[in-house]
Amino acid sequence: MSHHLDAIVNARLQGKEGLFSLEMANGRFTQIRPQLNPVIPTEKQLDASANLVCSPFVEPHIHLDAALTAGEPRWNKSGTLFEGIECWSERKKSLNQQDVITRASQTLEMFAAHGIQYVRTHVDVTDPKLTALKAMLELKERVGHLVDLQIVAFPQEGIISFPNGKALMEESIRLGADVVGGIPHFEFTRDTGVESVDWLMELAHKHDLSVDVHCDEIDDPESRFLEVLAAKALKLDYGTRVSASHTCAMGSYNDAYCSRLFRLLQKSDLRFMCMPTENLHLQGRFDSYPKRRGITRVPELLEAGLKVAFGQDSIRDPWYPMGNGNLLRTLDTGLHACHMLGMDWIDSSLELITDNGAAALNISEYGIEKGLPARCIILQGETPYEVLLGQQQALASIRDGKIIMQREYKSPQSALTN
Ligand code: 17E
Ligand code: FE2
Repeated sequence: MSHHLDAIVNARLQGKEGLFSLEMANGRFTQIRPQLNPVIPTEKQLDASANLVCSPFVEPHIHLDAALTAGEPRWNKSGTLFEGIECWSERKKSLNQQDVITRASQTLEMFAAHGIQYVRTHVDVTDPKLTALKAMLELKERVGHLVDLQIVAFPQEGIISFPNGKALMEESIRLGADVVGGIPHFEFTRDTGVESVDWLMELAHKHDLSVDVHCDEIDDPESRFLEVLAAKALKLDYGTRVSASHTCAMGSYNDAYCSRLFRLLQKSDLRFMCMPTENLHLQGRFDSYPKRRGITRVPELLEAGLKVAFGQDSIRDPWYPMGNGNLLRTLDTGLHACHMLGMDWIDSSLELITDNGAAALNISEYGIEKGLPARCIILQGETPYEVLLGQQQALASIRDGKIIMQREYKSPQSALTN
């Protein structure tokens, strides 16, 4: 079969009855047409076999530079964020560009198998040589036909608290980083945390770049850098370009404070990224029982009209020993942890790994609509509920009208009857 498609036929679409054919030409959707009956595909058509077709998954938050280094040079025994940062600081000393490219490529292959076509990766720039950043910039060019990769200049050990932190951030932007990062809860003091947020926001604004801050990734209810970030975004009228990642402390804030905070969040229109598997593992580590979950207020943010995306954060790195690229696993865990297994939440849950990620990453042409780039994936299942129950790898991934990944469909039923 040619890799250029004319159409995907016998597709189910979320929230719609019946079957559809998705016609495409020159890399774009040209028509989304309801079918009266199932059809036999022609040579240039791909058969979705009544499975759900949706936009490619978006991995909004991952650390590709550290992926697949778990246990090197030692394992994180306490399971805390802070020991993870120490282990990584030791591993960082032996980085070279090939090492980074090899591990990041292996991770992107796992992502491709699960239908991810958009990735935002944080890359640690608290390294005087900027080895990982240079490697990732090179890889970005090489994989552009398979995945849109955004690179965050991420100051893992701080902007103010790390030697030459500001200069390293500026140099990273000069080299080509797409997004400005930060980590205010890791700066030495509350004041330097605030100073770092103010500084990085000005830097991003000046260069017309988006912002993605590791914000309050700690169970300390007094870690309140989110309000600082949101207030600055509001002042610069920049909220739609700003993502607050983790915001774990919000899971420990009191309700009175949150009620005040949410007013500001809505006004500033920030984007949120929650990493449920990662933070269930890293947070609550200083608690006895009852133990906190360390997860931000996902349903409340969504009900307030704010965009929240789920991300994996780690694939077997100093912070988290698990991970396989399957965002459906992350979604499943997040829905459990956030009390979101009501059927209305399940029905709309794919938004957390598709549309909301696309909004956070400011992806301009995203969705299954006439005129947009012909990018989509075929999932295993007819509805979001079935897809989530199975958590299978995607059946196919289509990018600009071309098949970039396809596998054979093995129905669970045939496995039972054979
Ligand atoms: N770095 C950090 O500050 N927090 C994390 N969760 C990871 C890296 C994975
Ligand atoms: Fe992270």
